[in-house]
Amino acid sequence: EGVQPQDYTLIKMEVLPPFPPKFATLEGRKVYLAAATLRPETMYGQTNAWVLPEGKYGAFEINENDVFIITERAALNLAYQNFSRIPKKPTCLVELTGYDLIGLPLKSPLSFNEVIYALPMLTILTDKGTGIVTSVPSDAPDDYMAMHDLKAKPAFRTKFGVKDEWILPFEIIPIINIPEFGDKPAEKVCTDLKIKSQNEKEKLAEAKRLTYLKGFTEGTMLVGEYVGRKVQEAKPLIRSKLIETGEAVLYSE
Ligand code: A2H
Repeated sequence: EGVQPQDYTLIKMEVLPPFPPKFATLEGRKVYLAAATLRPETMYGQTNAWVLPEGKYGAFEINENDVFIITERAALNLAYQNFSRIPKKPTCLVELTGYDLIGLPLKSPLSFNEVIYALPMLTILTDKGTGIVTSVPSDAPDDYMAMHDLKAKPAFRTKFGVKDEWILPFEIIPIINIPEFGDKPAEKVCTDLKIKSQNEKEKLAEAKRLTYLKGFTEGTMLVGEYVGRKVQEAKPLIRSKLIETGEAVLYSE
């Protein structure tokens, strides 16, 4: 963890009914996987959510209506940032693991794909953000490689009970142009660095550094309300709008 606080946008990815049996006590509530992102301007290109199969999650009461599925650690932090029905005290309605979340259908803000699915990612850290990550394979090297692993390795899909229809229809959607890397920056950089899987940590760190920096300083929006505008200008505007409409909340740690 850095010394500086990190300001995340938590994207409220709504779990669509019918709920699985484990979610029986959540019936009638609005239930979200709350994904921590630093790139709210890329949300148009979401293709899925990522969860850690062995991760421990809970369904926490944020207010009278909303329930967030996140790690207990994130729920405690949120409770101190005014996001808990009982101030400073998280209330867990159901304990869950990542396995309980794989395959949930989700409706996520700004996403061109109307329904996306929760899928397994093995490199999620449980001491960062909410333990839930939204996936934008056009612009995030980690997301690109994790999706690549699932698509290329049927045995990996079988191991985690991932159905073909949760991944195969989801293509990379160009969201941002970076002059040096084109319209699918994550794919370009992962290919250039010859990254083979989501487990190549050091190469992926380099890929992230390259795309993150250039995306912010030189990227131009290809889609959405701010099409043609610089990422630097669009990012805060998109973030504010998501928060005003109640589709996201701010979270820092
Ligand atoms: B970002 P930082 Cl398009 N474990 O969102 C692993 N990764 C996590 C995480 C966790 N517990 N929580 C959040 N993240 C990811 C979008 C995105 C992101 C794009 C491009 C780059 C990028 C879509 N995924 O991050 O260590 C989330 O992925 C590159 C760094 O706090 C979040 O933003 O700097 C980012 O990592 C936060 O990482």
